[in-house]
Amino acid sequence: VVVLAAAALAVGGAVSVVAESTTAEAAAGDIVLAASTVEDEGADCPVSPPGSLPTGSRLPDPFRKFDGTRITSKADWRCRRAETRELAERYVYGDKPAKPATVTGTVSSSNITVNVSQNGRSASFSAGVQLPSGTGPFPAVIVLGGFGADTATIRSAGAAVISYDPLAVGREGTPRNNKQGAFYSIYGNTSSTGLLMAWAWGVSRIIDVIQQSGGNVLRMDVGVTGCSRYGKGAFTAGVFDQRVALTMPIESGSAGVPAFRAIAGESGAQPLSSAYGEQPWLGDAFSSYTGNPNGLPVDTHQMVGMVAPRGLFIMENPHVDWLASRSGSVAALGGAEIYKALGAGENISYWSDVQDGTHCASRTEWRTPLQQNIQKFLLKTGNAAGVFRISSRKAGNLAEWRDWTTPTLADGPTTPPTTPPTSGPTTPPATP
Ligand code: MCU
Repeated sequence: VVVLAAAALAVGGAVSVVAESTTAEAAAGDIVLAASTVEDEGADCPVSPPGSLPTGSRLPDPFRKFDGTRITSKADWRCRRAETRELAERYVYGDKPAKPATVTGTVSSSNITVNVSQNGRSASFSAGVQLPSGTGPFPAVIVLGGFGADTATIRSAGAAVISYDPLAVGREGTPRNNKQGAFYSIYGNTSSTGLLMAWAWGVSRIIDVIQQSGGNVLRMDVGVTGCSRYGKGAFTAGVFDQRVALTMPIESGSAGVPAFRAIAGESGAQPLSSAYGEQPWLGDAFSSYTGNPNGLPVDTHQMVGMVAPRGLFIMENPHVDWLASRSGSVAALGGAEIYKALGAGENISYWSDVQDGTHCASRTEWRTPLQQNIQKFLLKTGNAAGVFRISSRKAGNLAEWRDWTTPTLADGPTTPPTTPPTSGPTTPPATP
């Protein structure tokens, strides 16, 4: 799937929708929209950051590798993404451990159960299921938290709603040295991983259970959404699991989509120190950067790029200064350059042009694009183009935030590594 998806992506041009099962028959010009079948396609990439990495007041160049050279082909993105992931974990969210040794569970028309165990520790949590009308198996949207997402539109569009309470996996209101919830039952309550990544880990374990379930009730066409702190969580979930076909953060604010560097200068935006201190959402390592985002070797435009070429629909509210939507537009515009370089510019949308100033309000403006995104990325029956509708109240200017250009990436194979792989022991010849 990886190779075929990369090959089809490389073709670029007009977008049409190709379901995973028909990948082999994809016609020239198609972009394969199917998400991966694995959580992390770059798990085998080398990712040792050098002692010093480029930093500064502009958004880091997302295309520049640890070795200082820039990627030149679309296929190079796989391992550059892995480098980006390493930075995002190390400096921002904390580590996301790989799938635990044992993940079991059930999927029914009303409930999903998840049981996880590793190294003699175990934990369980569950999520509610509400099916749409019609005959399954259905695609599904995992909704973090109980507010702000338009679950009626999700279901009327034909997707199931999975109601996931992230607090069961990473509780709020605890000190950083005594974190609680299913994630910390497995990895320890002094884990330096923040709640957003714990919540994302929980989303991945729900997807494991769906994937293992045989697909009678729910298919492996999964989206994720949530508003406010759960928008931060939904974004993190989509960034760190390539099986998520459609990521839809709503009004996520600081520690969500908005670029850290831009937040510092956005009037009224929730300061990084506040987002770090209010709850242990971010990883403990972020404490060194709340007053110095320019020292981060990564920013959230690169998290946006980690979602590429998968569907991403960012919804923001420009009426509440605290929500940092100018910085959100900076991250979205910067991340969209990665989508464009990969030939998937039509797969990202950003919409902050809304009337109602209430945080996490039900909004008529988002109904049609929400339905179109579900049709395109989950049902695979649509091909609506991505849209950027940035409110003039809070419109960021990417040109002020970057000193890099967007490369034209070749369709061919990856460029060879600049250093030869270290030689290991030779394999003895096979005995006949
Ligand atoms: C936007 O998300 C947060 C915000 O970061 C917090 O400062 C505030 O307390 O809560 C927001 C939220 O989750 O509202 C439901």
